[in-house]
Amino acid sequence: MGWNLEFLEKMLADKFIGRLLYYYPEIGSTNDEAFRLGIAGAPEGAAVIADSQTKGKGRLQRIWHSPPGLNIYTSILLRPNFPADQASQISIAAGVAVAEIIDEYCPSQVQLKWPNDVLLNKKKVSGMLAQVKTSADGIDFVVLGIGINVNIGYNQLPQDIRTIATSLAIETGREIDRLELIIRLYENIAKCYKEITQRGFDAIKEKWLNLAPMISQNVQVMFRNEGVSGKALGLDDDGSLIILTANNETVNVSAGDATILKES
Ligand code: BT5
Repeated sequence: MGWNLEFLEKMLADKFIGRLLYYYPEIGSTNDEAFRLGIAGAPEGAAVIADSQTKGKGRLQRIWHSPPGLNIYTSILLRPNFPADQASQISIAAGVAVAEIIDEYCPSQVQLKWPNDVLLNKKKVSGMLAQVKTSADGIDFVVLGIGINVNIGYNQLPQDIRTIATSLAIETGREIDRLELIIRLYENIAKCYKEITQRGFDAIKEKWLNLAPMISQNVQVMFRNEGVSGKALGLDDDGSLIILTANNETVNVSAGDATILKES
C-alpha cells in the first residue's frame, strides 16, 4: 500500500506537525533532508516523510534498514526554546509518544529501552535519532527522526536483525494503515512536545519511567569501547540515565547502548 499524499496533506493541513510536508518516494536519509530544511529556515513542525531510504541512519554511524512500501521513516523539525543541554528531553518525549501510539495497536506489550528504542514483545519496533543544531543562543533546531517497522514481514528483515527486530504487522498479524498511524503519531508527538516545552519534563519523565523495565535493574551501558554498570536509578532532567555503581557512586550516562544484566 502506498502513501495517499493528497489525503495526508488534507488531514495535516491545520496540524502543528506536518502542515508543511515534504514527501519523497526515495531519499538518502529524512534526517539529512530535515537538517537541510532547518538550516534553510523552515518553520517548526515541518516534516519529511520517505517511502524508502538508501542511507537510513541509526546512532553512531549505524544503519537503519529502510525498504520501500512497508514502514514509516520521518523526520520532524522542532525549534524548542530551551537550553541546549535539555535537547535530549525531546527524544525522551518522542519515545513516550511513539510508545503510546504503538500501545493502541498492541496493548500492554510496549516497552522503552534507554535511550531511544521502542520495543514490542522485547524486540525493536522503532528507533529514534535526534540531531541538534545549536547556536550561541542555545538550540537553533532539533531534527527528530523516527523509524517505525509497520508492515515489514519477518522474512523481509535482514538476517542480522531478525532476532532483535519486529514490526506491528508481525506482532498483530494484520496489515496496518501507515497513513492512519502517522497522523496519530504526529498528533501525539505534538502533545508530548507541548507538555515538555510548556509545562516541563516531570510528567513525561514519569510516563517514560513507567514504560522502562530497566529502571531498578542492574544494567550495563556501553559507549564505543567503554562500559558503565550498576543499578539504573532513573532519568535526569537532561535525559541521561542515572546509574548507581558497585562503589556506590552515582554516574549520569548521556550516550550509549544499555542492556539489563539480570532481572531481579
Ligand atoms: C536507532 O539507532 O534506533 C535510530 C533509528 C532512526 C531511524 C530514523 S528513520 C527516519 C530518520 N532518518 C534516518 O536516517 N534515521 C531516522 P540505533 O539505536 O543506533 O539502532 C541501530 C541498530 O538497530 C542497527 O545497528 C541494527 O542493529 C538495528 N536496526 C537497523 N534497522 C532496523 C530496523 N528497521 N528495525 C529494527 N532494528 C533495526
